[in-house]
Amino acid sequence: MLKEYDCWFQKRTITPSINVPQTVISLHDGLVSAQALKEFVSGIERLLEFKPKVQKKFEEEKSAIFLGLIAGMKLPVFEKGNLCAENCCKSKHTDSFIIKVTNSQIFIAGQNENGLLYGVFRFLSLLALGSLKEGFELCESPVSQLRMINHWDNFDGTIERGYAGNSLFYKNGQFDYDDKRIEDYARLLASTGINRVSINNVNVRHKAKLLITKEYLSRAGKLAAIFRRFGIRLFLSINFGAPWSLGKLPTADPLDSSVAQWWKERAALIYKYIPDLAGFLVKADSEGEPGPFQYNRTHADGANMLAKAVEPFGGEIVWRCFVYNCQQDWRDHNFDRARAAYDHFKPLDGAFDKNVILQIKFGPYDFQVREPVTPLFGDLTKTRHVMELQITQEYTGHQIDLCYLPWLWQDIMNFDTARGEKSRIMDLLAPYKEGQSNIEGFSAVVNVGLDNNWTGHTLAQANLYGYGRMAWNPSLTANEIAKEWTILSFGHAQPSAQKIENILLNSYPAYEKYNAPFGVCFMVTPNSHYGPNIEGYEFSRWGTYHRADKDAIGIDRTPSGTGYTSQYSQKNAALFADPQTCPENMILFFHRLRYDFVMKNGETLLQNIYDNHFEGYEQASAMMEEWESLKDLIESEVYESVLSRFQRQIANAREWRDQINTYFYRKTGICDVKGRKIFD
Ligand code: GCV
Repeated sequence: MLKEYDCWFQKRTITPSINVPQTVISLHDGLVSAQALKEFVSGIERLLEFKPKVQKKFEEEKSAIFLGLIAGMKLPVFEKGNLCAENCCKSKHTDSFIIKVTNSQIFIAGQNENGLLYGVFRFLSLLALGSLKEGFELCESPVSQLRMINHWDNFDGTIERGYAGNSLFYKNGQFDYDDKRIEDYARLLASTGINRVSINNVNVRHKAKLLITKEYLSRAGKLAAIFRRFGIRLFLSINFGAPWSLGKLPTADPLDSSVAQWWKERAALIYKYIPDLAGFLVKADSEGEPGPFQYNRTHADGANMLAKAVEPFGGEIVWRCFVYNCQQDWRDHNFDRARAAYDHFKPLDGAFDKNVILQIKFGPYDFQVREPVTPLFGDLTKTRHVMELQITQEYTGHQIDLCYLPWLWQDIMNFDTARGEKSRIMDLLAPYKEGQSNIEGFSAVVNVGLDNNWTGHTLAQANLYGYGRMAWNPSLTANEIAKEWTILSFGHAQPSAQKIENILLNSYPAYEKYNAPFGVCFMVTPNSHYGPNIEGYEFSRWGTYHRADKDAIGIDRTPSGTGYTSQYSQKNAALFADPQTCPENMILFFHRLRYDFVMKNGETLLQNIYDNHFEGYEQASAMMEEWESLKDLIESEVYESVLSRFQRQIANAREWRDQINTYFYRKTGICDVKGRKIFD
């Protein structure tokens, strides 16, 4: 029976494709290794219905499962005294693991304890997927060092942009969590390779400012202890203004010595409670949060001051680049919000301390359904940095609409920054090295809450799973992840597995088609960000305009407009600046075009807008029908809850279709050439 709560850890008895010995020999002691052993034993019980016998010592067993560290696996039972024949044992990459299956023995070894845990989880997945066979050998290293989850949880228990119930961590201004639930959560995350979690909203307001005081730190410390067993270290989001709002100093100026001293003392206090804290996550000078600009200081001044405070404890500062003017005048056509991250941070390349990591949203705006990859990637060569994604569906349907995000992320990973050879995002993922534009990993705003199924929409669990898998290995495809997740969650049974996989894969293109057209962005309801409101942001202060009139729509971001395209490499700048070569799915992000502009399919821009919106609605309806065909094959509770979300999605898609089409029909007076019904 499918239990939504168990996500991709369903209890399901399988017939193993390999011989799984009854004895486990655990060769390494340690906190995370002990958890790995526990996970292995319970995983075997869950899938094979027997409890392996655990031994700490090797005693000439002919048939056994060996768990340990790569360095500790020099046993006589191994062929030629070594774990693997190939060179993979040489991998010293942090968190890597080896799995090897012979006819009577199984070896799972990590380069470190985390690696062992990841190896155990991967082995259990492969067992459930039926992918193991005698002679199987796998060596894996994550290409990303930092694989982070961000919580936007508030202390009152609400979650900013959360769509799956209240916070797992807080309630009524206090820490309030269930240890078992946190453990289950940490398991979900670690099983996909996550190694860092920030536990509070980057907008550090109200009581959340007290998180770094004694009163709150002891509960934070206990939370950290649960995650620690799963190889996950915590980050705390801090308020840059804390020296004055909490410490009662007259200033928070980063170059003021009393401010620097205040943070040093505060860091010392925090590290007493959480000795392995990964560091602070900071949103500064952004959407009302305090920051160094208030004191005429740079972001490097701000970040470095904090970096020095956590440096003695091995801490790092993750500093967000989501810095832009949110008090813009819509009348001003010269100012372009899309330029902001590059304009602020490119000149500071090389000015940050070595324990500062910039966190850069994947696009220049804000997690839109379709926007280009920001030009900072590929162009920072002296500063550590990671990419920020959004798993929570702020602009992608609030976990009411199904929107399988690895579809988008795959495009991002394939984006070619066109600066030097091998310059796709997935090629740039590597540890920091001065002079190279390596990206160290990913951070993502999570989609979970207290709802029993964690993510509101049960199928949105695929996004949580997919993020971890892609952060681990950005060259995995959306198809591969969908297949894996579907089988782990719903089993192999056909036709359901194939249909669910298809539904996932069709969901992003459908959502994109009924949303704002061709990367124009922000035609969404202000504040809530669900459903259409075509001019909702048109005359606001947020800098997100499309300026549609009766003849044309979009912002000219070429050199004859705001010049944003020039922030890219020469090759990309030329590609994007010409409407004939600009990728069509974001042509309205880069260009202002007349409605009669002819697209590659020979139809006008306007006709393509109409077509997409009719098709997007049709595709959403087809997804629901596909789901309905599974009625007798899926647990009724899950079937019904997903169905009710599809019904709401259809209503939303219809609203998008009709409002967008009507809007453009009213502006232009031009009918759909296919004569379909557009309201007036
Ligand atoms: C946490 C967008 C969201 C805000 C969010 C902000 C951010 O603007 O709408 O809710 O604030 O991004 O990333 O800091």
